Amino acid sequence: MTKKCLGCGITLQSINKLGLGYCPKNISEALYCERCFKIIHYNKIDVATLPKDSNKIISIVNKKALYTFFLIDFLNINSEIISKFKEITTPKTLIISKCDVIPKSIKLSKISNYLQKEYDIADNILFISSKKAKNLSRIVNILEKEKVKTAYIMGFTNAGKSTLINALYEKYTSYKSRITTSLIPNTTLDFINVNINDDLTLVDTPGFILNNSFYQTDDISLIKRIEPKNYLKPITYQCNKLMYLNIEDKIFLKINSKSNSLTFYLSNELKIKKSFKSSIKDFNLKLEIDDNSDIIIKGLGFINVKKATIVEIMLEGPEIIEVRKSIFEDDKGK
Ligand SMILES: Nc1nc2c(ncn2[C@@H]2O[C@H](COP(=O)(O)OP(=O)(O)OP(=O)(O)O)[C@@H](O)[C@H]2O)c(=O)[nH]1
Ligand SMILES: [Mg+2]
Repeated sequence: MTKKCLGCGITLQSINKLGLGYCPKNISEALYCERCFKIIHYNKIDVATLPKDSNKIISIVNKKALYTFFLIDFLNINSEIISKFKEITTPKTLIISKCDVIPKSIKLSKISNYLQKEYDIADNILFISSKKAKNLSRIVNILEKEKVKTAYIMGFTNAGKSTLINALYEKYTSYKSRITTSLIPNTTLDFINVNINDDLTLVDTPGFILNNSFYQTDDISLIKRIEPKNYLKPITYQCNKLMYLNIEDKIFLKINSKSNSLTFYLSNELKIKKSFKSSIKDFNLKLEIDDNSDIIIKGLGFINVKKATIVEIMLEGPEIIEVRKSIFEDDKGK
């Protein structure tokens, strides 16, 4: 009989040392695979694996689930993620996770209204923070109201799915949480059933990977810095003449605009440099930006541009850029 790792859901095996699910111990006694063991005990993280096919996950969930919670973290709202959410055909709630990092000046109700209007979302929208235990019981209340006993937790990698299940498990059972969580992409490798109480099972699922996002790097120190640790402090750059902004020596922006401003909603640990000269001559993306728009950098966050202008960008994989009407509409979130 096969046995699964409690931490990531993968089937345990003791034959292939380099393969997923490897466990050096006698499998009948083991609870975790070697990879989870290293993450849990040594905080040692390898950028591990190929993601499970998102279409397969969605088709399993659509076939099996009676209710789905789909997590998106605030910095990662974009059309690619929303279109995956829309592929879920079961009753569902969109959860904006990690709301503890959303700057306090931003009204959550405005973001809900925006999502409903701009992304045409008719489903429930709920803001939660597993870290600050905000709105966790609302999840259980929704399921009680819907009279549903099993719900699937879905979303892109690092949205906080496993952390949420662990937080609910600890809240309702008083036992210590068990699923492995980390900021490395694809921590959860397969479906994991967790009984929250006699009447409720939550199913963790492997996260999807964004096409070409920053997460597909094996630079661990960069991955660590992508994740805001606290309330995000937006950083504004005033632009009165030709200006260049450089994010982590990976994304270069050129803006030639007067009395404009660009506000960065990115982890404050990312390195951003401003200059008035640049050795970069060829920019591979030219964006015509309308008044009060957001330039989304998938996997990282977004930049609010106040006035209509042209922004040129140089980066590897220009598909990670998307432009939208500002998520703060006309009031800049205040
Ligand atoms: N600030 C904050 N960070 C969170 C919260 N929930 C999760 N995180 C962090 O987000 C990172 C990813 O969390 P996971 O729970 O492993 O994410 P996941 O969605 O299960 O990811 P995969 O298993 O890769 O699909 C970890 O570093 C968590 O500490 C939250 O409510 N607030
Ligand atoms: Mg997980």
